[in-house]
Amino acid sequence: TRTKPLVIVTRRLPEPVETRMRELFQTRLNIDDHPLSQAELVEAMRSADVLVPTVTDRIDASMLAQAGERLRLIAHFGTGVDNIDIDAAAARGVTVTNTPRVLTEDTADMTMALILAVPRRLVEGARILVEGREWKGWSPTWMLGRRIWGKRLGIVGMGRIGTAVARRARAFGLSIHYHNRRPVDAATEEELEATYWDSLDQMLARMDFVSVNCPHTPATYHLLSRRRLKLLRPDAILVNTARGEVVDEAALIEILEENGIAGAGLDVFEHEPAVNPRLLKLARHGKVILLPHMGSATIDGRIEMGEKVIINIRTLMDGHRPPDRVLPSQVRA
Ligand code: 8YV
Repeated sequence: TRTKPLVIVTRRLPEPVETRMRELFQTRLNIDDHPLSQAELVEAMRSADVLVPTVTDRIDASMLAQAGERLRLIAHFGTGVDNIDIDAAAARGVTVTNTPRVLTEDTADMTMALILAVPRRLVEGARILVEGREWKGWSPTWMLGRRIWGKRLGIVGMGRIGTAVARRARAFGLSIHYHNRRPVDAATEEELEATYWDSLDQMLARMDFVSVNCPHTPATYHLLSRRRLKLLRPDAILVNTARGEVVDEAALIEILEENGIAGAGLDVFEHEPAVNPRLLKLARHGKVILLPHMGSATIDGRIEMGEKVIINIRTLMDGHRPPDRVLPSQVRA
């Protein structure tokens, strides 16, 4: 009988996933769920056949250079792989997989929630009651927000998540605009009545809402640069459920403070888990809504992510090509 591969998982996963992994593999779990240090990660890569990291693990070329001969697969528990040096892994013959599709709809829901919550002052209103602040009763001029229906939404990155956001947004009466490396297929464009903008600059200057839904790659780092953020209209609202690094956060903060735009809904940050105190101050004034990277955080989604990780591991161990292999070219493009 073949010996079971040693699979090292860097964080605790939902119970059914851990149970299944223990049945199938020699599984080593991070019992107290602390984010692993760089040294602990290197140690894990020295002994494991398979490493299952998450977004909190940064795996660079120098760390991969210290990996053991046994390491064959990095089965990432997550879709975005910007925390892993895919080139360096490939150069060592280490396959990298991710967990696409199973978190598309959940992340789109959270994106839509922010598109609704920021202009309608949802968190601000809820806090007035829960904090016991004074509510004199209903008034025709109190807590007025901005209308959502009939406005324009510009989606930056029309992949699976961007498309799922577009479908929801249409049901809320928003018109769909998008910027992408290339237009989506004609049927999708027609279904969504979406307008393709080859020029991101031109799109940004005309939108009421902008949603960031592209991956973080070398090509998208600070794609929403200071110059581009300044193109936004003063009544525009920016939502980011993708990666903090896609937006120049320091510039965004300045622009929000100067009332250069109307507000923002952010689920991701440039230096997670640190959140800039100036953003917290803007949040206290109701201008922005900040969430602690919860976009895909549903029980159902996490279990499906785990199932994908397991399928990727089993397929590779059976000598086949795992379904969710990430190729270096996909990340560089
Ligand atoms: C996860 C995410 O929370 O998959 C992603 O890219 O950002 C989130 O869904 C995280 O990646 C888990 O590792």
